[in-house]
Amino acid sequence: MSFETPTNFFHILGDKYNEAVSNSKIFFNGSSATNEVVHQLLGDSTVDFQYTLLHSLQHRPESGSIEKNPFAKPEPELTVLDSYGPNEEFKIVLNKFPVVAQHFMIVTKEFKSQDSPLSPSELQGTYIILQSLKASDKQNDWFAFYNCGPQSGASQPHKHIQFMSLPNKEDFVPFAEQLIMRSAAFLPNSQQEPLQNADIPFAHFVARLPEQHQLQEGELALYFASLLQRALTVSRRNEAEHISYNFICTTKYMMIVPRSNGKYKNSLGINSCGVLGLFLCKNEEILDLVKKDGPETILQHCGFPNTAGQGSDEYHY
Ligand code: B4P
Repeated sequence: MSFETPTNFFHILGDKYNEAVSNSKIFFNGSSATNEVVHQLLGDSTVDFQYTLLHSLQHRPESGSIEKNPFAKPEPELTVLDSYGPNEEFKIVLNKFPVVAQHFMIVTKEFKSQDSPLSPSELQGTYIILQSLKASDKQNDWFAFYNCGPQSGASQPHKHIQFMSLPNKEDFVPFAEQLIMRSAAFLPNSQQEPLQNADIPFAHFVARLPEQHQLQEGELALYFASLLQRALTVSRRNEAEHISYNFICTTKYMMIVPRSNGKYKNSLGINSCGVLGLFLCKNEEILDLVKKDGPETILQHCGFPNTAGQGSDEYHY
């Protein structure tokens, strides 16, 4: 048994999304949004950040709980695929409160904790969807993300991996993608260290994936484990009370960013989108705060110090 997405998955996604929006089952917050991209000089690097300002924010619950869990029985009107995975263990569900159109998620059918690492099967399901979107969506580049642990920016405790399209690539190139342009594919289980840009003031671990062949479950798990190992070491060395990190995956790379704080100054929540450089500002005051303090300072506060140049040893996590 293996993972399969319907060949017309992207069309099913688009149709379901349009129907849910027209039936008011989705509260799209993007129509009130304005975007601004800045190209910030940090040391010898130019790092892209996008500030999204929302002028109105509708109906979104601040946080869920095991009792009040929207993914226990996802709304049929939001369900893109009722079963996904070799053991039919997942559903594919639209995000009810998107800021970017067609934002969707893989959710586990059974309750699993958002604090648990991604399993080989969850990684493969994610990767196969990214491959399918790459083959059929000629306009957008997509990324998957997983907010894991109490300081990761997650608001729902039921396991879910999200998928969103990136801003226009003429304007915004995530720093992780800039980093892999200068590197060969990463070899997990070798002496090789993951990539980390020393100019960016928080710890981040990036692995370029080989693009010549489709990676299998076991290989994906090795990549994930190599990055997670570094994130766990950083968390332990900084005496973090909980394990929290953001995971980002495209068909070209994986990145893990260990997290110390879910919020900046108690007003700005930072999730995986934030660590990739996409800042969601829910009012003008928050946008002013981001501009005044600087996105790199905010991410430094929410992560741990950069460890570029520090190799791993046998005591690594
Ligand atoms: P989590 O992993 O738990 O949390 P999150 O994405 O960080 O979103 P959060 O809820 O904390 O909201 P935020 O203000 O950061 O994901 C749970 C997801 O489930 C949420 O995305 C939520 O919308 C969704 N959800 C809740 N109830 C649901 C239901 N009944 N059915 C289906 N889905 C449900 O961000 C607000 C929104 O903007 C989120 O969608 C977030 O992912 C997105 N976002 C964050 N940063 C962004 C950026 N820079 N650009 C575009 N979108 C961004």
